[in-house]
Amino acid sequence: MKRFPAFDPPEYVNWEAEPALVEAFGRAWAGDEARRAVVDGLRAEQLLALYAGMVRTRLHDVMLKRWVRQGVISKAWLGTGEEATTIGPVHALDRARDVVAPMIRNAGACCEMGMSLTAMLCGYLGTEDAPSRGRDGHVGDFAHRVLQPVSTIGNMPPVAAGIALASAIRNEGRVVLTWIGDGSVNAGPTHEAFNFAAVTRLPVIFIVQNNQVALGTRVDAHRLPADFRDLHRAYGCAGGSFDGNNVLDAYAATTLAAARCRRGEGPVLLDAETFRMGGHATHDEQEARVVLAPELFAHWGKRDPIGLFEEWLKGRGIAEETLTDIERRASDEVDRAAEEALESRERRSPKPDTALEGVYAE
Ligand SMILES: Cc1ncc(C[n+]2csc(CCOP(=O)(O)OP(=O)(O)O)c2C)c(N)n1
Ligand SMILES: [Mg+2]
Repeated sequence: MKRFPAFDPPEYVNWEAEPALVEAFGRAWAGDEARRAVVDGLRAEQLLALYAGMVRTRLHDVMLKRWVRQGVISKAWLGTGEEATTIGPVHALDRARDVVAPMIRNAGACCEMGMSLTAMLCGYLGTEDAPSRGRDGHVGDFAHRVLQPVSTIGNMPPVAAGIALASAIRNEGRVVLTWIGDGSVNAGPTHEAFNFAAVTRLPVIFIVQNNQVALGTRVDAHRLPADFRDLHRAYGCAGGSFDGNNVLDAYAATTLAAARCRRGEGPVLLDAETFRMGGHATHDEQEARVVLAPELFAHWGKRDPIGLFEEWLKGRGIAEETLTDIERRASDEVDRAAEEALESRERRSPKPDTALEGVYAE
């Protein structure tokens, strides 16, 4: 895809595929028959939809970064480099009935569940026509079964487990998917949610999104062992790892997890290693470059989840023009959404005397 020297992490600006990494991308699921069958079963239109979702998410983030530079907003939380961990799993759901509870890092889940980019950007601007009607900068929409992230990290898993419990009691067949940062796993409520979901066999998928860092603390400074591969064993539930920069491995792992949930076999705790290619938010990008070793950025920079997937698609005979066309449409969509959101900010600021409407606790 087109690169943006002013906004992309430097490692992405002149990105070129390393053949060995593209080859490894296509082998991620090789040792797992079930995952292989899922990937082999993907039709071209599904592959391209995954690609479109990743590109749309990256361009959404680029727009937010542009807005920060232009002074439209003061800062933004981005998922650059982590798109595969969001997009693959959402596409693996039954999006007509399942529920997602994204973190701020999973903004791409919103549009993939059917929210418009305009609504997402309006959410950032706090306009009256945003899903939260300007009451919260976190973006989600119940109408599309997307919960808004909560600021107190580690508190979403109990909510996800609660929705899964309701789904089970009502026999709705819904699966709930949520993501938890490597740092947030250490919060008490997350442990309660894992335990409760496991013992009551709830249809919920927890994905530990290990982007190697929590604010400015490296995973090996806040966690022993510094990976989450065996975490599911502590709760006696199913689990497994997928490559967090590989959208197909993410899709396959989550497809199997969702099927398991729907069979009533209880929760699945997946973990994905990926990397935060910037700061915690746009305000501390320089700090991230000090706190995290340059080798880490170099290592993960070569594994751009969009670049690798693009190469894999081309290797499968998808024409470059097809990908360029998808990218152009996503780019137009983001530009149009940004224009509409800015217009909303001009004309539709929330009225102060409505501030308490829809607020249930003070
Ligand atoms: C209960 C609570 N403690 C601390 C914070 C401050 N805080 C916000 S984000 C964050 C780090 C989150 O790291 P991680 O879970 O790894 O997610 P990431 O930002 O890397 O996606 C912290 C400590 C908070 N929001 N809530
Ligand atoms: Mg983290």
